[in-house]
Amino acid sequence: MARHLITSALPYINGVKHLGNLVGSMLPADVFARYLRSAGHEVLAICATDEHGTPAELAAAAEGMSVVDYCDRYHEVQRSLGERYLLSWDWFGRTSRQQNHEITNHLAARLKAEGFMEIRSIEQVYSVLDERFLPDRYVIGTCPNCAYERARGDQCENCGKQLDPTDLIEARSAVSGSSQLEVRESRHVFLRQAALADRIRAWVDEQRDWPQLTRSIAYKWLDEGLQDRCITRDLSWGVPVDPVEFPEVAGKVWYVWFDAPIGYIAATKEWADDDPTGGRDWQRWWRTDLGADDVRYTQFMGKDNVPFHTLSFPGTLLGSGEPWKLVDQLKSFNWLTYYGGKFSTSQGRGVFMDQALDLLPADCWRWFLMANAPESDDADFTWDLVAEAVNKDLVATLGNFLNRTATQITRHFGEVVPEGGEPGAIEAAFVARVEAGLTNYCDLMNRLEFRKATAALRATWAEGNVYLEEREPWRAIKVDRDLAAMTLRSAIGFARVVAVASAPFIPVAAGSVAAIVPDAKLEGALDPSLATTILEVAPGTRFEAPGLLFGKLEDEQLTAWAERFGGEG
Ligand code: B3M
Ligand code: ZN
Repeated sequence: MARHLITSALPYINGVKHLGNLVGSMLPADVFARYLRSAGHEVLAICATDEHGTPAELAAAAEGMSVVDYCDRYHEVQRSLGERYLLSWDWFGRTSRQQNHEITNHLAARLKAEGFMEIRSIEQVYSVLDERFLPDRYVIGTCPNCAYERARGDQCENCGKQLDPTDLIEARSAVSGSSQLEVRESRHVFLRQAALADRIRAWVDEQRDWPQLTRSIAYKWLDEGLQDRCITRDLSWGVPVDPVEFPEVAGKVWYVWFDAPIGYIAATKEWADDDPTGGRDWQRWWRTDLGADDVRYTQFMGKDNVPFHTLSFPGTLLGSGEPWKLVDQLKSFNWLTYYGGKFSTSQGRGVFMDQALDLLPADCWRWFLMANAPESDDADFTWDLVAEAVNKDLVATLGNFLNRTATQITRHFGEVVPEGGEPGAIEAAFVARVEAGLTNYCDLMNRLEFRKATAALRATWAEGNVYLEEREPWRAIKVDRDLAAMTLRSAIGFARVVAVASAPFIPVAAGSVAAIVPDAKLEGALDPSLATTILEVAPGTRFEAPGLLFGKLEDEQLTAWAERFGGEG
C-alpha cells in the first residue's frame, strides 16, 4: 500500500481566510486525508502559514505591529481556526521557521552548484514617496498581455500571466498610489528556468493522470516558454540569502514564491523535529533515495497557484540534482464566488472562516462547501445553497433517518440494540444497494471528484430512508415485533456504515453516530464491502440515541444572514 503525502497550499499569513480559500485547498486536502485514513492508509497531511513577502509587512504595519509579532499572532489564529474546522493536519508549520531557512538555502546552493543560478543586475522599481523598493505585487498597472488595468507586478489576475513589475504599463505604487516611481539598479539572483524547461516538460509529460485543469495550465506556460525568474528581493522580511554562497546579494531575502513551496518540505521537518523520541523521519516522505519511492504525493490548491506547483517548484527540485519526491497528483480548484462577485478581504465581502462558525457548526460548512466545491467551474455561494445543503441533505435525509431509527428503538426497545428476527430478501437488496453506492463513492473519492462524491454519498444516505419505508418498523411493531427489531437493528448497522463513509466530510456528526454502537473493526475499514456489516450488529448491546445532530435553517435566519453579509447581489 502506498503511503500518502498530502499538502494544502499554504495560506498567506495576512488575516483570516474566507470560505473560498478554505474550499480551494485546506478543506479538500483534509477531506482526502481523512478519507485515506478511514481506508486504512498511512497518511501525512502537511500545511503551514506562508509568512513572507510584503503582504505580511503591510498587514503588520496596518495593525501597528512588528511583522514578527503579527506573524506569531496570525499563525495562531489560523491554526486554531483550522482546528475548529476539524482540519486534521499532522503538522501546521510556518515558513518563517528555521527549518525553512535551512532547506531553502540548501536548495539554492544546490541550484547554484548545478549551474541554474545567475547573478544579474536589474532595474527595480523604487517608490520615492514610499521610500522603498516596491515588491512585484505592490506595483500595479496595465497588463502587457491582456491590457487588464489593475494587473499586479507578479502576476496578472485577469489572464494569469506571471509578470515582472517592469513589464507593466503605467505603473503605480499599490502602497501609496504614487506614480512617482524610479527604476533603480540592483543585483539579484535569477533562477534559470529557461535552461530547466526541457526537464520540466519531460516530467510534466509523464504526469498522465493530472486533471485537465492542471495539465492545461502547465502546458500553457510551457508552450509560451519559461522565463528566467528573479528570486531575490530587497526586503528585510523573508529567508535571508546565505551570504557565503551568494555574497553579491548578501542582505537580501529569497522571493516568497521561492521559499513558500519549500515550506512543504520544511514543515515536514518541523513535524519530525517536534518528536522528542526522534521517531519521525521527514526524509522518508521527501527523498526517493531515503524511502519516499513508495509515497504518493497529492497537492491541493486554487488554480492561480498551479504554475508555481507544476513548473517553478518542480523546477527547483529537479534542478537541485537531488532525488526529491515530486508531486504525483495535483488537484486544483476554480473560484468560489459570492453572489457572482469575488470574495473580498479588503471590502469585507463574503463570509470569513471565523464568522462562519458563529452561524453554523463546522460539519455544516464542510458539507456545504464540498457539495458545492468549484471543481469543474467556478461555483457561486448563495444562502439558498447553504439552506439546501443543511435542510435537504443533513436534516431531511441523514438526520431524518437517524431520528426515526433512534425514536423507534428507544420507544419500543429501550436503550438496547433490538433482539430477534432474521434478515430477508429486502435486507439483501438493501445491502447490495448500499454496497453499490459505496463503490461509486469510493471511486469518486479516489479520483478526487468531490462534488460527485458528495452526490454519491447523499444518494447512499437516502437508501436508509428507502429501507425504513419498505419495512415500516413503526407499523411492524404492532404485528410482528421480531420484524421491527431486525429492521431497527439493520438500521443501526447502516448508520454505523454511513458514519464511517461520511466522516471525511462531517467528522463530528459521524463521530457521534459511530459512538451509538461502537465497533472497533470498522475503524480504518472504509471500503464498499463495509456494507455487509449492516447485518452484523450484535443484539442486546447498549444503544444510546445520538440526539439531534443538525438543526433546520429557517427563512428568517437566512434573510438576516444575507443582509448582514451583503448577499443581495
Ligand atoms: N500563499 C498563495 C495562496 O494562498 C500562497 C500559496 C503558497 S503554496 C506554497 O493562494
Ligand atoms: Zn493580463
